[in-house]
Parts: sequence; structure tokens; C-alpha cells
Amino acid sequence: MSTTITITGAGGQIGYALLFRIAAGDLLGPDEKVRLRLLEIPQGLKSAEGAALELQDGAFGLLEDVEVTDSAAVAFDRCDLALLVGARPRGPGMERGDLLAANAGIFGPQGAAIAENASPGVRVTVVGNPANTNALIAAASADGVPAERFTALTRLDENRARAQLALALEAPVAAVRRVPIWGNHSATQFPDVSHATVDGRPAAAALAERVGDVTAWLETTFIPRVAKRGAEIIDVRGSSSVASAANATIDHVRDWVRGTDDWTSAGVVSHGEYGVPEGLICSFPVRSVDGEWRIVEDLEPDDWARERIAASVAELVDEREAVRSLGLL
Ligand code: NAX
Repeated sequence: MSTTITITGAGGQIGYALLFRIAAGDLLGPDEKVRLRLLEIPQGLKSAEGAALELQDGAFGLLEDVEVTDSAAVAFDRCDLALLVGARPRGPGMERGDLLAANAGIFGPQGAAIAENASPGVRVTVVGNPANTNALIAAASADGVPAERFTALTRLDENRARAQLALALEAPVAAVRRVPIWGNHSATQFPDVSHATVDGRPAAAALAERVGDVTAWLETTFIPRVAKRGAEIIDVRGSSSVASAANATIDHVRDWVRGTDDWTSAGVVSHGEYGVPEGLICSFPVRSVDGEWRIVEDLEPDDWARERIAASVAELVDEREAVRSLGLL
């Protein structure tokens, strides 16, 4: 038995960082063989073909087969895991509507190709931005595939939030848990420390001891740092987040397939939880149980948190309306 994994935008930066980790067994463990399908647009094929040659040179014992194609039908043929990384970036002078429309032109057909060609239990993870709304469009175009199988990556935001909180607490990052991201993968996201634990104990008192006024610290330091981390990486590195994005993608899919022992974050379809309008792909605190994401329910965000969540959800509603008004949903 082996798992077929399709990576779109495989000739791009995140694709390059993902492929070798998957082939090395970081995604599905040391016993599961993988078959890779690399989907690119014609301009990106050479780069993906080059990566495929390097995959051969890695002599990975788990890698059964690599195929490079610009055909979505071929790429998604019997695919079990689809990682939708390739997207249209915002070009100069591009308005939000243009960006949403350009990406709807990618994610709509890819959703349809997944429905027609993928394995019945396919799981889809959208990385390409705007990730939540791209996932919504793909799900809406995938007749017969439950919307629960379409997710958007917000794990990088959570990993950033856990790392920043660990720094503030002077604790090892592995000890810090329960820092979920709510809302959109965008600057409006709400990284929520109110349930955070360190070594299984509530972090609130330790945090207050170190930063003083926690709300002020969250507003002026923590939330902007996490939400604008992508821009900070570009500023310092001269290029966008790549290895950390690939790493978060691995974390997300691995946890989805193998299960979690605590909360994490994922953009998943809302059924109205926490007042989030039904059908939106919104980031929530989640657990993965029996191969399915389950939203952590019965939390009681305070008024301040509710306002933050509502602002990010309002942005998701706006994006959905914009796509609808263009007749693309
Ligand atoms: P690159 O520009 O390096 O690579 C994108 C690749 O996608 C290119 O090779 C391009 O040819 C290909 N592509 C474009 N349209 C395609 C289509 N219709 N079918 C197949 N392939 C197609 O970008 P990279 O740095 O790899 O980033 C990829 C996406 O991830 C971007 O949209 C980026 O904004 C998004 N990100 C999302 C993150 C998240 O947490 N959700 C974090 C990192 C990253 O910013």
C-alpha cells in the first residue's frame, strides 16, 4: 500500500521545501510509501521536473514514483492527499477583487478535478493565498466531496504564536500548547493565548508576571508580531516564508491523518460554531480524531476575544461576498 500525494505549485519555493520532507517520511512516517504527483502550469514545469530529478538523486526508500504534469486530471488521479500550494500572487496594481477572481480561476477547476479524479477519501489542504477563500471555492466546486475534506493552512500562524509565547515565557516551545488561531489567514487573524498551557498548566499567571498588562502586551506586541511575521521574514530574509510554511503544512497534514493529542488550529468548514456563518472556511481550535478535524466546542471567549474573532470572520464574509458578486461561487 502507498499514499498518493498531489502537490500543486510543486516547482515553486514551498513545493521544493515540501517534496524532500515528504519523500523522507516526515509526513506519513517511516513505513508508508508515497507516490508524488507534481502539478504545475507550463511555465513552472521545468522547475518541477528539476525537483523530480533531485528526488531521484535522494534515493528515498519510501518514494515509489514521481510524476510531473500540467494536467489537473492526471495530477489528482486517485490522489489521497492534495496539497494546493500554487496560487496567483498579488501583482502590481491588482485589486482584491482581481486577486480573488484570478485564484477562483485556479481553485474552482482544481476542486472540480479533485471531485472527478481523486480517491473517495481525499483530504485537501490549501496553502496558496488567500487560503481560506481558495479552500471555500475549491470545496464549492467539488461536487460530491464533503466540505469537511477541504481545509486551509493556519498552522504556520499557530506555530509562530506558540514560538512567540514560549519566548515571552522563557519556556521551551514544546511545553507551550493550546494557542489556537481564529479566523482568516491574514492580518486580521486572532492568535488566542487565553487557554494556553505550559507543561499542561495554565500559562496566564506566568505570562502576567513577565509582561505585566497582558491585554496591552497582546495588542501592541504579541498579536501584531504573529500576524505580521510573514512581512518580517520578507524584510529580514529578502524572501517570503518557505521552510517554515512547508513545515507547518507537514504538521497540519500529519496531524489530520494520524490524530492529535491536544488542540491545534486549522481552517475548516463552519457549521455555525461560535456564531461563524455556516460554510465559511474559518480557522478554529481543532482536534483530529479518527481522521477527521473536530472543532473544540464549549470555549467561552470573553468580549475582547469575541470582537477580535468577529473582525476576522467579517473579512471572510467579505471575501465570500466578493467572490459571489463576481459570479464565481
Ligand atoms: P512560488 O511563487 O515560489 O510558487 C508558486 C508556484 O505555483 C509557482 O511555481 C507557479 O508556477 C505555481 N502555480 C501557479 N498557478 C498554478 C496553478 N494553477 N497550478 C499549479 N501550479 C501553479 O510561491 P511559494 O513561496 O511557494 O508560495 C505558494 C503560496 O503559498 C503563495 O500563495 C503564498 O502566498 C502562500 N503562503 C501561504 C501560507 C499559509 O500559511 N497559508 C504561508 C506561506 C505562503 O505565504
